[in-house]
Amino acid sequence: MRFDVLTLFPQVIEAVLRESIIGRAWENKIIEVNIINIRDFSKDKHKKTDDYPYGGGNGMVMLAQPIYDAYLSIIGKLDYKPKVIYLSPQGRLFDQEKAADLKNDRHLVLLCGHYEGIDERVLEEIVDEEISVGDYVLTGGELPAMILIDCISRLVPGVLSNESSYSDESLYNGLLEYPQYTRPYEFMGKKVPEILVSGHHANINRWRRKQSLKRTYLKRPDLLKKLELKDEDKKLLEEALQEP
Ligand code: 4FV
Repeated sequence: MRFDVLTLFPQVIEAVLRESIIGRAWENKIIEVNIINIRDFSKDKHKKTDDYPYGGGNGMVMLAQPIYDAYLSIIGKLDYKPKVIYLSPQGRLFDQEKAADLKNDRHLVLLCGHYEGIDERVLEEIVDEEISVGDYVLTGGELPAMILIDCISRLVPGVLSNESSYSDESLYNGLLEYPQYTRPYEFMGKKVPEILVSGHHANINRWRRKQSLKRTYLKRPDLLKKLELKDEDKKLLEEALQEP
């Protein structure tokens, strides 16, 4: 999986993605991340990459030329057009389903805006999709770009220790995850649920499914509405809601 990031703040991307699981996957070439500094493509003698908005208004707008030339520096070496994603509050809301879909693109160019945004004409020229990470306004598209890289990379075989690390977790199956416990067996007088030390895996899986259904019902009923619950799950949920 290849990610090319067009940004004015390459050090921000580098600093975060070089760490932990994603950092290891990058190091081991399971994923490829190319960070392209838009400012390197500014033809302005002062390397300017933004200017005042036509029509007035506060804030600055990113220039089209440096972005377009940065983009050409990528596709000029390719015999295909990678999907270009512009991170913006106007985009389709990102979620696990979209991550699974984008993983299949194998090569994504992520365009990070800043200030009031980017000159519309270069967006019309190069952008295939706009994606938002949430209905709030950030100072830049770098954090959203890293959210996409982190979430999509986790779905790439070899990035997580084993496939099951993501296939039975929150939202992967549309439900919230069951509660997790680890040593010590007793913490502040609270013991680990007996079932989890029973060694009876069928019962443990049933208990976990029940907890996932109950939590989703209580915390994110909107997610439950999206799911066609099997009768067995409906029974499990009823059981869970009767328990103290
Ligand atoms: C954003 C979001 C976001 C808007 C102006 C960057 C900022 C500045 N991107 N999801 N929410 N972007 O707030 O993706 O250009």
